Amino acid sequence: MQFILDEEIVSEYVAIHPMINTSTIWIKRDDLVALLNSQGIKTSKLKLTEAVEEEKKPEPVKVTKVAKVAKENPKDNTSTLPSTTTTASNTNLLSIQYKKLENFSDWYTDVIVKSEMIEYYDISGCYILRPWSYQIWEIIQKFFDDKIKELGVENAYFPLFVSFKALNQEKDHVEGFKPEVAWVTRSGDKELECPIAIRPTSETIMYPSFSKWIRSHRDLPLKLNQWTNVVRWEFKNPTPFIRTREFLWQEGHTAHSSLEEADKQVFDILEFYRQVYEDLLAVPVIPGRKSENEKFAGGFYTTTVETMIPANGKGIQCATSHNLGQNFSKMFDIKYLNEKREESYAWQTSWGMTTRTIGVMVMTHADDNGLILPPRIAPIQVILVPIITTKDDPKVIKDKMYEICAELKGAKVRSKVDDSDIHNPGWKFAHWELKGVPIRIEYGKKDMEKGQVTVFCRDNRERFTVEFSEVNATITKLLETIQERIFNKAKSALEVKKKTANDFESFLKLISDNNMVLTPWCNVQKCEENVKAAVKEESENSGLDEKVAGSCKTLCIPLQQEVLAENQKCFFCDAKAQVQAVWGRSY
Ligand code: 87F
Repeated sequence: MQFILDEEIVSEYVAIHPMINTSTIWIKRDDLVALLNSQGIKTSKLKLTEAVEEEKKPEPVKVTKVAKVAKENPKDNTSTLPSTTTTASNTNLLSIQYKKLENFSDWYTDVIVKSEMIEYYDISGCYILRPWSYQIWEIIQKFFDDKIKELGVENAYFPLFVSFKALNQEKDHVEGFKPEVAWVTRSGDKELECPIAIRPTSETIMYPSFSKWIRSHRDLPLKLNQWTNVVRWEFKNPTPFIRTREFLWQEGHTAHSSLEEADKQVFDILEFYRQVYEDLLAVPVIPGRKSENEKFAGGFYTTTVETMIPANGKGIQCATSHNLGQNFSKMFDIKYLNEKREESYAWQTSWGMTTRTIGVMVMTHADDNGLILPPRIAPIQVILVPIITTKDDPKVIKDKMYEICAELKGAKVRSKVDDSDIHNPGWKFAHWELKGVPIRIEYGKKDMEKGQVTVFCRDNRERFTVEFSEVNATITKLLETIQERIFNKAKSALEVKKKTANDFESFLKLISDNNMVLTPWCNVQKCEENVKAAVKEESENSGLDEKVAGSCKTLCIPLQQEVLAENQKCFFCDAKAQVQAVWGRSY
């Protein structure tokens, strides 16, 4: 192990984070060198600022601490926290320890913890959303909230708790979800007379009020949304953002006077979900309908936006919008008098999008250096790092950075100067790269002399200079270019994974090679069950990955259908093909 010390550290003392970055000890530079040497650790000196300019990117400061990946046991309530204990190995706080393509799940945990998005918590399946991820959620909220308000949707808030009676009012559809419902059974040391459930979704909480509020056709449409948390006590392996026992979401519930109006509502919302993913998060999605097997059992039909994580070949449901028909209005007595003064049941829709959005975005774009945030979703779009050496007047350099930052803010670019004196530029570079900030502006003495700044793009790691007078125009344009570039890259990666099969043999091969597979399909519920069973059987016989067998299903029937040949048969059962379906392993 070798220890490299920046020769230009201004102070006589060096700040050290002893295993944990929330506490600091100060030690004289020479004492540190003596201590290291006495332990047989070689030390050397380097002019980091020069190295920055010569090598483009310095070695980040090494800290001997490793955040080990959590292994959780969802059967018990506690989670084994990612260990923050130190190990003897020379691992790095500012670098990702795993490769995305070699060890996806440890890579993912490492990225979201080290980028300060997530902190682990001592209840399995529950995680702390730190400001870096919560700010992303706020941007998603604002984007979607503005859109639904244009459609006349209003926000409201309904209670967290559901009485036993209300939850059972629609027991048919709750039946399958029962094991996931969490109950409060005690207050203090007294058992409650009647346990109350914590909302897993709010149909049974909201619809009794819908029944009271809707009397005449003049009360329709009723369009409500709420931004809340929900609890679903899952037993499958939890994954932060993707599958958690408590999560944040919006749930929209509307009531209409016609099926057509409800249809329009369903597809307007689906289009907003597409926009959240594609336009904001730069994640390409496939809008489609769920098969009978996969739809929400309480409704007429379910629409969805689906994508696939190319790195692990898993399909993932991104958000859903349901047409409930009159099923719930009949259960909850949501009736109105139409223009002819006839009594009629309302037509309803419901739709939901969760903090899973953030996980999908991370899994899609992040790389072995950490997060890559598309500019439209980045809490900080431009980080400005002053490069100050012992020979420079820090004030002159910092003041210019503040000036550029103020101009960028004036152009509505979310910008920040990292002017902390604790860390050197190399540390700051690595830190903000890990957090995925799309653009870094560096500014040191050389830049000052040339009247320029140096710009670095996180996504493709390109580095170039820009004249002072051009900074605002260049950066605003560059942010859009980066947004588009990140989307196009993700889109190509998804296209590579989208394969077609017309028979079961090639289907099986493609699915087990981690692809999603488009097939001509009869669209019969029993056929989907038979496909699953056949995949399972094949996998047992041929040693195919067990995981493939367990979770292979239709992801959706895409809205955009290719024309099927007149005599096209179902890839599995040989009946006439009715649709093209996308299949995959899934979360
Ligand atoms: C878990 C426990 C109890 C999903 C559950 O998709 C009930 C449920 O009803 C449950 N998990 N669901 C389906 C939710 C349907 C629907 N609700 C409004 C949505 C969008 C938002």
